[in-house]
Amino acid sequence: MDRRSFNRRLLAGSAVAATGVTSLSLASAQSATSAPSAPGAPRTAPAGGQIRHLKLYAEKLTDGQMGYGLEKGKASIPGPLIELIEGDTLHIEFENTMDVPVSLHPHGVDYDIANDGTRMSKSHVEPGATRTYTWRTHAPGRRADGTWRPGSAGYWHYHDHVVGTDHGTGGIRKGLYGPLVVRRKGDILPDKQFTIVFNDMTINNKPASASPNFRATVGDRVEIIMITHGEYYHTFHMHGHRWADNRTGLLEGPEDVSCVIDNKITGPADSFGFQVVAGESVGAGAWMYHCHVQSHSDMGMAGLFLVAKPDGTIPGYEPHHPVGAGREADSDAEAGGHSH
Ligand SMILES: [Cu+2]
Repeated sequence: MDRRSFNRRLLAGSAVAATGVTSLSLASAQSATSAPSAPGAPRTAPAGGQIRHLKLYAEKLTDGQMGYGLEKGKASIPGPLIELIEGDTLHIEFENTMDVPVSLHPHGVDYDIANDGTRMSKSHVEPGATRTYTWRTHAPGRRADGTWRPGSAGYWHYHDHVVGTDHGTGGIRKGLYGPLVVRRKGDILPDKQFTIVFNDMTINNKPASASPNFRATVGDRVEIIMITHGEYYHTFHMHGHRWADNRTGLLEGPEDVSCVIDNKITGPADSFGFQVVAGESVGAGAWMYHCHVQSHSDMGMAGLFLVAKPDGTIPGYEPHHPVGAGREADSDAEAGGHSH
């Protein structure tokens, strides 16, 4: 599959366009080739094994922050969603448009030391330079000794590892991070995807007064990709919705003993994800999501999961109603959102 086959799109809506949020949605691009399922059944991931190519830029943003983007001038925080299916290989042509060295370091996938994205392995990129990073993934398999080698599937992330310090502390602080999802053949695919990053005391590096809101309609299969960076531990809580505390966030069946939760502790470089059906059992509404460390939510680590009725209305929702302390206006931005 060549680059033209990547399903890249900008979400409609001025708020999103302004933040330059882009989605690299591999799973939905491939879904056309997956086996037909029963009417109304969710789409599922086809088999992996593709060789993929992607162009990625590191850029300084106008406000002094930094971001990754699929096109020049379109960098975003968080960076673009990258999705793979176990067995896929991804070659990323990575261009540094900034005046400081930068890198791309992934979690969860396979990479050799030359693709580590650190200064120590000389796998960073000097100002103005371009290099190709290669990430590989694999399905679970039985080792020669009979034990199981885990597959690559999971909710992962990527980030800079050289700006500011040899650990990329300055780069991560300024926004050089993004979501990476690896699926297993047969995994259920979502209708909408949102990335939420707790970075220091911000959500997606936004000020508390502009923390991101995410929009869906009752019945949408919504995937949340949750990543933590920075100096603090947090707890991620979502109102009205629950998920399974396992690889996919979904239950396999009535006998699945996975814990069902609506609150999860998360520390620096942790990542997890899950799918919910928006408003299931609870209906439309402006459902809060927030860090449940009380002082953190009081300082603005809170946003809204806006679930509309099919007619587009959200009962009881007043767009300018303050949510977190210091939150004066509600931009309704869908920052970090990716829609199929
Ligand atoms: Cu917190």
